[in-house]
Amino acid sequence: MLAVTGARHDNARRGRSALATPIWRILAAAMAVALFALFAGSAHAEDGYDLWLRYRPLPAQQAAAYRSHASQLVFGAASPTQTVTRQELLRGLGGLLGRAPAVSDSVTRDGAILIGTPASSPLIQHLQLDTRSLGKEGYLIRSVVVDGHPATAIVGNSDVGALYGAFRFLRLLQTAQSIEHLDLHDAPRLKLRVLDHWDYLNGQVERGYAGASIWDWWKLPDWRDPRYTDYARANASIGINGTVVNNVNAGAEILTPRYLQKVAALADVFRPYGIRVYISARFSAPMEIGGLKTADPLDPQVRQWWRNKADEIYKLIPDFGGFLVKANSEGQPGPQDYKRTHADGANMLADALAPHGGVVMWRTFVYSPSNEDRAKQAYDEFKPLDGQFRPNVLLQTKNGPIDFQPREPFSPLFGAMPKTPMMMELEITKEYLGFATHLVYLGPLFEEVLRADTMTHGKGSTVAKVIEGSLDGQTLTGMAGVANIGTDRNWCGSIFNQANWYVFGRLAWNPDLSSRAIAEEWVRMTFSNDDAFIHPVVDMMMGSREAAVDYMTPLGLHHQMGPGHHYGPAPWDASEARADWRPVYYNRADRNGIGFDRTRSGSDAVDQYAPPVAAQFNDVKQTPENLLLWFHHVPWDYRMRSGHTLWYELVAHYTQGVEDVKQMRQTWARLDGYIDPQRYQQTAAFLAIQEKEAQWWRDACIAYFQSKSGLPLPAGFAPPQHSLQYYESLKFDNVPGFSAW
Ligand code: GCV
Repeated sequence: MLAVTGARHDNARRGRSALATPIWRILAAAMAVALFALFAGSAHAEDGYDLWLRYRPLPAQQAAAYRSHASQLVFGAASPTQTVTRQELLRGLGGLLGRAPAVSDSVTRDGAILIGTPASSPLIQHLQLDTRSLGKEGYLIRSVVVDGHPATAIVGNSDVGALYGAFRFLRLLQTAQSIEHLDLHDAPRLKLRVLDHWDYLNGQVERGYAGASIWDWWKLPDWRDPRYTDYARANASIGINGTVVNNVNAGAEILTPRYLQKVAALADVFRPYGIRVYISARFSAPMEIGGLKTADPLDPQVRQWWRNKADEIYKLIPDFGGFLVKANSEGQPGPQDYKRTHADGANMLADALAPHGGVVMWRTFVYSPSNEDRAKQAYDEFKPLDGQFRPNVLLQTKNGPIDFQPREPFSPLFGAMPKTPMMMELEITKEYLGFATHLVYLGPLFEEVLRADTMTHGKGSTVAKVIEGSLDGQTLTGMAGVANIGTDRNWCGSIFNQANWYVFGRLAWNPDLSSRAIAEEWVRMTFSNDDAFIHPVVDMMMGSREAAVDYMTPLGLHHQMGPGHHYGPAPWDASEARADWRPVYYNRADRNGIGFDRTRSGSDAVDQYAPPVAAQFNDVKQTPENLLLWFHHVPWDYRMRSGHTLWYELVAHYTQGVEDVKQMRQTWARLDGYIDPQRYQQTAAFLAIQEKEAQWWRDACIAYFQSKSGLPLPAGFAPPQHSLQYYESLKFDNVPGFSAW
């Protein structure tokens, strides 16, 4: 075992510990200037572009130990995927170990690495390894002996499986693990692991906070930006195997021959990395670009139009993944325009794709202002359709019943449709969690919903089991994440937002992984293997989501953000055209109390859950306090478990959220010198923005709720910095991610 964990190899860190005398200070300052000049002179120095695939040189001793297990690379038969696997290993090992291993046809020395499949490599076949549990995309990594030489075999049943294995092998080195006596095997638990890009063809990104769309539609298909390859590498490294390239608020144009050529060019770049492309399809496309008078899914001409369109697409993109559809939601067209059901609409598209092996991901994100409770509508519309969808349709459901709020209960649709493949949609972009600048690690949010117990088949019927198909015997499974990727050099608008892309991929691969373990993995790969850096940063990440819940929407509050653009707090807002877009609709704060009554005496949303869960949520005393105001309207003087009143707890939570961010800033301040100045300073600046905005959220919300409760602020809590009128008067234009609407 290599003694590498916790090794302090960061030059800047070593310099820091020596700051005892003035002369050292001078030397350290000179070193810092020299380092800065080095970074400034290098075009791509630590600007975050390399993500978690940084491959910077490891400390000498560590590299030497690894080198003896990476002396040669021996590949199976050539293929496009094998080529990119070779490139990645050469790049990764060359960077980490300071010298790339030789590529060879045979094992001629100790420490060779064999990569491939039993079918592509006679050497691997000869090892007679049991690959049955790996499926199509899994891999194994095993220490073996070949021709008398100790070696490492990285084996899949497909070249893509071997590619995933190669990334895992590199990760072992990046995270300072031993590569001796290896016996690892892993396979994805979900079939479709997909990013949804809410990108428009004009380059704007809906709810995007990382610059423009990375797809340069104008220059495609002729110019294939090298960034597309790096995008594919990053995705493959965490097992993502699909990408929906355009927004669910879709135009029909992407289905025209001109754009299909562009999509095909992207598919060509992604194919070697095991990534399929999908398109968000506009339901009314047969009218808009097909010249038909209707888009009725039961109309024979419409059905033929979609069949022809599918044939056309598959001629260009033989491994095309299929369609994602937002129908009859927020103004999008759909089958209900023709008095048909969601099943009629989805099945028409599924029939067109089925001969080619494509799937339909049909979203359940539907709600209308006429419904008494927005949280209920998806279940009301879809549950009766269970069993009516074609086998190649998945229903894509957001984690909670409303819309990606900082905290929601799980959607009652999970577990409620046993005869239908259910995939989950998560939002990686932080539309409701502070945009680009707030440091909010979403791992705990994702983990919370995956581990939630639907109780539909008794205890242990977790959401994870629903979406991985084990609960109801589904084999078509998947998870989608709304991407946070744009043209910013750091891809995601901030370094820490990269962790949210990373954790999504890792959980889509295995929903049972722990978000803490994933955070640590990411910190090691992205920053440093120094324990003194890792522990505080992982703790900070793990607490960051709860901090955001506290300063934005504690105790089950939800949808309290500014109208339309979703920036900042606006609990008073009633300006939106639709009631169910207004924060006041959700908080229902008045002189008597606060919260949305979803119990049996209210909207009865609780009864959409399995009976034991419904009973729990229906009872104010049994409802977890972090969801109290989601399910109950309670008086301001309601006694919480702490013995304090609700009003006290509300103010305390808002205050705690701000305190937590202050703490995060202090933690980060102590870590100056552990990493490069560029990423350090950007994070420090963003944390300062987060503190300012957390304070704004706290103060604006307390000011508003106090105007309703009429109660004095509990003793010991600072009053809001400004009047309620001041907060209400704030207006914002040109908010990122919103101009597209
Ligand atoms: C793509 C929310 C967002 C919209 C988004 C929609 C959806 O309403 O604010 O920007 O539209 O969800 O998921 O379809």
